[in-house]
Amino acid sequence: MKVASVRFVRSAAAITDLPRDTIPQLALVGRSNVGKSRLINALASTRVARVSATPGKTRLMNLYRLEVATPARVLYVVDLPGYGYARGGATARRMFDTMARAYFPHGPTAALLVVDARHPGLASDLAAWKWLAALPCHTAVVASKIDKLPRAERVRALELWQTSLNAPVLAVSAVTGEGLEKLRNLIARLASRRTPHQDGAT
Ligand SMILES: Nc1nc2c(ncn2[C@@H]2O[C@H](COP(=O)(O)OP(=O)(O)O)[C@@H](O)[C@H]2O)c(=O)[nH]1
Ligand SMILES: [Mg+2]
Repeated sequence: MKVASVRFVRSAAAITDLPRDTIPQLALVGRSNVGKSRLINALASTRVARVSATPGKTRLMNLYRLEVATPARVLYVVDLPGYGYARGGATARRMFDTMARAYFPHGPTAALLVVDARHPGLASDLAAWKWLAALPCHTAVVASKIDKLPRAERVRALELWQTSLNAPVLAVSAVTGEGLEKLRNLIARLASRRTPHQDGAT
């Protein structure tokens, strides 16, 4: 799959600020500082998202429009506020609760849980995954910052992640580009599947 462009559309403070058109929406879910914004920039091959050195900065949902060249396709990427960061964690969690919980039941076509490859099995990530998996949208897991793990530790960390989430986990690095082509393909697949909402399933 070839990403033609990623464009920042706008920040949204409320669920009602998100588009209600027929373009599929992919929600990015993860702890603050896990690398969601940088991942969006890496997918875009240019800087469209603000990457923060200070965790927990994003209090808004950021909406991006992603155009795929082949196969021709358009989707929104919704970067949600992060959850569960230790410092300011209560605020982050409240943001996640009010926004994400209101959004998910009728919102996204698919959700991508982004976890830090270096910290397998974090309780907040397991809780988020359990919650996501029960929702009527397609889900997948990405382990970010794989470049920060020495090669010898990568296999074990990914195995631990896969065991604790009981799901396949795709390792990526926004820095080295590792796994990004697979991620683009994964996103295209998620975006092209009909949503359970559309199917009328629960
Ligand atoms: N080494 C490395 N650092 C990363 C990677 N992705 C993000 N970071 C760094 O992690 C920090 C948080 O990234 P950011 O994208 O703002 O996280 P967000 O809060 O999930 O949006 C920044 O300092 C990034 O440069 C990665 O793949 N590898
Ligand atoms: Mg961010």
